[in-house]
Amino acid sequence: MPSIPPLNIPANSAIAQREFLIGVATASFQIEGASKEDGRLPSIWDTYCNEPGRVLHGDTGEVACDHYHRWESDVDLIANLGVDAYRLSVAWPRVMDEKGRPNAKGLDFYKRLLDRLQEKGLQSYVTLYHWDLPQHLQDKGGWANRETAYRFADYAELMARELSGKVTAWATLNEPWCSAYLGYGIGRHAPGITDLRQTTQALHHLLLGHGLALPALQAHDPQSMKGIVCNIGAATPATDSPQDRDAAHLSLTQQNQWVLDPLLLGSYPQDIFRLWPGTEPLVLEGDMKTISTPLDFLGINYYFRTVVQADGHGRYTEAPHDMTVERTQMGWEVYPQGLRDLLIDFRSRYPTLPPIYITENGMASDDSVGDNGVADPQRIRFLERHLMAVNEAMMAGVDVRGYFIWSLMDNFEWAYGYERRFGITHVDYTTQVRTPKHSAQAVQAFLQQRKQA
Ligand code: IFM
Repeated sequence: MPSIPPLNIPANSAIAQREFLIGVATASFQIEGASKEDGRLPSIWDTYCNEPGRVLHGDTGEVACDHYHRWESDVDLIANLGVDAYRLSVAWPRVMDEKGRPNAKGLDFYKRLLDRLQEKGLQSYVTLYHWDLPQHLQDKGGWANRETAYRFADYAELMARELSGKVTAWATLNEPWCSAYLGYGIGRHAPGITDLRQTTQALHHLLLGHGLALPALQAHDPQSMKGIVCNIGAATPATDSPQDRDAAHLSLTQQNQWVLDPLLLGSYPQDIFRLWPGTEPLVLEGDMKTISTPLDFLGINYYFRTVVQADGHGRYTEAPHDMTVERTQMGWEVYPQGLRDLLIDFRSRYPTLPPIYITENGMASDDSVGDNGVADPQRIRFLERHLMAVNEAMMAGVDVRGYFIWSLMDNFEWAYGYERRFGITHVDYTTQVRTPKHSAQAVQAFLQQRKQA
């Protein structure tokens, strides 16, 4: 094995200081497998995977990384990296039955996992909803039905009661934008609906569920931090024309403000309804106050930029790809300055912006195991550049407290199945052998250096 040098991060930068939290992230459906074990109920993603043509190669979450059975060695893998924290999610259909009663076997899995993390000195950042809605709730309308928000609050309360004291930070939802837009708007995610009216209503109920969950978490687990994780995207105009600049504004409104404004300002940006006329959700009295309950932290997931142009109908469209820019296996542009610029922008846009954790950042590449291990030089550079972008935002006054790499290991990449590999650890899906990639070694060496400084 070649010895891989540490991530190239100056020792005097803010992100190289020990107080700055570094972690790795995963999510239940993407790694656990065991989709029918110990009373786990079907989720919308089980259903979606079984619909022909939805997921590349017909991949499913039935086995995934078999983490449900391999969690102990996976915790060792995390601990060996030398990171401070692990971000995971709980599978709602594993821990609650159709009547809302706890499922002891499912809960025990998370209790054992969280206890082991604690023993290893790892902080745990736990997301309650990373997209695996119980199918029985979808059968009643899913997030388009207001009832789901209340069921989510019940679930949050149960989790806070059961896992109290074991969790460093709770995130209610992961990327509600994806649940609403990809799930209800364009059907690229479960439940596969294409209806913009349901999209805005689903987002409203997701955010309402988030707001209702916060006091339940606080009541039963007062010591932990409480927040939400949102994906954000950078968008820039293809030209300087007023039309293209408006297109970029609309794209940013759709990708970012549509979700962040209600959380941090207590209102929806009106331009979202310029983009999608006639889709105003039904908002009941008090909802916006609930949704904008103050947060202990905001989790930010960032991956790429889109260059956009006016489509001639008052909306926007993606400009033809510039073939000279660097992209990842997903076709996403590598654009670290987008993360810096957005963070700086949020600081002035949102007076109540809470401390930020970058809860996901990373890239997919077509990695394989060779004689020298798994060489992923593009990922090493990607991580260095994005960490430095975070550092620049911090230098500009943004309160960023930590950074999680997506992902600990290759896993089920939703509609792309197992083909897209986001891990710093390679997973052989036939043998379930985990092989830390060169990026994992570079992260490990960086963290070791940081500890010794
Ligand atoms: O794999 C996903 C994750 O589940 C949510 N954020 C984006 C990642 C990469 O697409």
